[in-house]
Amino acid sequence: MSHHDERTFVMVKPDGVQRGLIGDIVSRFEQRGLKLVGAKLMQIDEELAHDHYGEHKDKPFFDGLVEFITSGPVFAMVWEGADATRQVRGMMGETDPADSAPGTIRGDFGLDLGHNVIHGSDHEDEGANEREIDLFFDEDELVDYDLSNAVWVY
Ligand code: RTP
Ligand code: MG
Repeated sequence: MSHHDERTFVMVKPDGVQRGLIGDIVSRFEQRGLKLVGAKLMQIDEELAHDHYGEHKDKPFFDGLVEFITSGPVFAMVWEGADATRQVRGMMGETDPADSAPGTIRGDFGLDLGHNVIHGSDHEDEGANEREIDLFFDEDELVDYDLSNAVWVY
């Protein structure tokens, strides 16, 4: 895996799962040309929520954020591709869906800052992608495969 094949952690949050947005969101990353290397539907517990959002532990919105992210299943994914972390963040839009451009995931599907459909590793936080992948996935849940000589692509 070269630096052209950076991996990033992405998840559809409980609101996105409940609203049936997993398929559309996966489809956008596929169509962009990113490669899916891991995915699972899972329930985040309190401990994982605290680890994942630790950077926000002193913020006034932290308790509500933990309550929301543990409130129902999330769809966790690892996507691989050139500059994947930054590209995914661009496709997500801004933190507040109300500030997100149409065409972005939050701009198309969200209105509420606290329930903004999707998480992606922060590209401005060095190593956040690798940390979050390690936090959510075991090594044997990630699949290493090569599309450059794929047989079933026409
Ligand atoms: P995320 O980590 O969930 O992908 O979102 P993000 O990087 O765009 O935003 P971040 O600053 O990391 O904030 C994490 C989540 O906390 C909620 N939030 N609420 N009430 C508030 O002022 C406030 N600020 C942030 C958002 O739901 C955000 O996604
Ligand atoms: Mg963040």
